[in-house]
Amino acid sequence: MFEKIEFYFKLREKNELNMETNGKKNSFKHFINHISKKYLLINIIFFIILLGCQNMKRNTNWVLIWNDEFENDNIDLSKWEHEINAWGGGNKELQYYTDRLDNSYIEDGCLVIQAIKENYSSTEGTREYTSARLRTKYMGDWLYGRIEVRAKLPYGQGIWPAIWMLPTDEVYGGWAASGEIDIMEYLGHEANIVYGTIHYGGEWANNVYSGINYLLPEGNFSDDFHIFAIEWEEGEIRWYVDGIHYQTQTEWYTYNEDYPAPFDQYFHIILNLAVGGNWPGNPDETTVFPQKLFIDYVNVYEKR
Ligand SMILES: [Ca+2]
Repeated sequence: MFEKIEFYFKLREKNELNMETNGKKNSFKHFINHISKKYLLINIIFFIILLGCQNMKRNTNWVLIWNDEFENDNIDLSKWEHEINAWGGGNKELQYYTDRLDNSYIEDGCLVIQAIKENYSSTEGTREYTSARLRTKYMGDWLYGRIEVRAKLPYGQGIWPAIWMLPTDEVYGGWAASGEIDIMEYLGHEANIVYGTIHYGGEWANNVYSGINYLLPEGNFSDDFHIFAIEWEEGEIRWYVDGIHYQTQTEWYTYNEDYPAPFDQYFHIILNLAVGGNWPGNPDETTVFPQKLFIDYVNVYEKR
């Protein structure tokens, strides 16, 4: 903006010089003065608007109310619960989720969820892969807020990590009548794409979903850490990657209750690394094991 002002003053000086040579100095000088003042005024108005926008930005105050930096030696079980099962998440996933240190642990300030190719047997049978799924249910449940997770993703065919939320008390019925918010999903064979999605409508198979994907401009999500976030307010959910707002959802519904249900109830956070399943397909000979999902932190903010 200041460059613009400088430019018009330079233009004025130059034209003044020119006018001295053709004898029409006074009338032209008056004209240029008029133009310069006009542009100066426009620039001042722009500057005021810009200041106004900055102030509006500052007024949106997200206050940190819950977080885990994963700086201790062990997973904080006052914040996280392991879900132990082999049922495949309803998606024909292949893993046995365990609470063993092989599958989830803290290392260098990160929660690591590790998918291993191994035959593993327990009460629900035998599976060829193990991994972990952790949730904050009844320990960290929120209605609205900004959920922000910094993570480095695994890669390869059949690798399916997710950072997502489920309703704590399914008050509108079973999945997906009470909703699901996927902050980040990703298929390891497309390592530069993440998906943000909501599921809602009726109970299965009357459920529906909506969402879009985000393409990383350069490199893969398995190369380095990235920040995945949603901002969830009444009647609106926004998705962000590295601070870039790539999607807003405002339209959804559930049976038996008016909008903005089902996204007007408490939800908890889930972090997991699935192996195989309907969406990604199963691992093949190209898939390298073990695979690791690194979570540097999980932050929850409240708008004040
Ligand atoms: Ca950390």
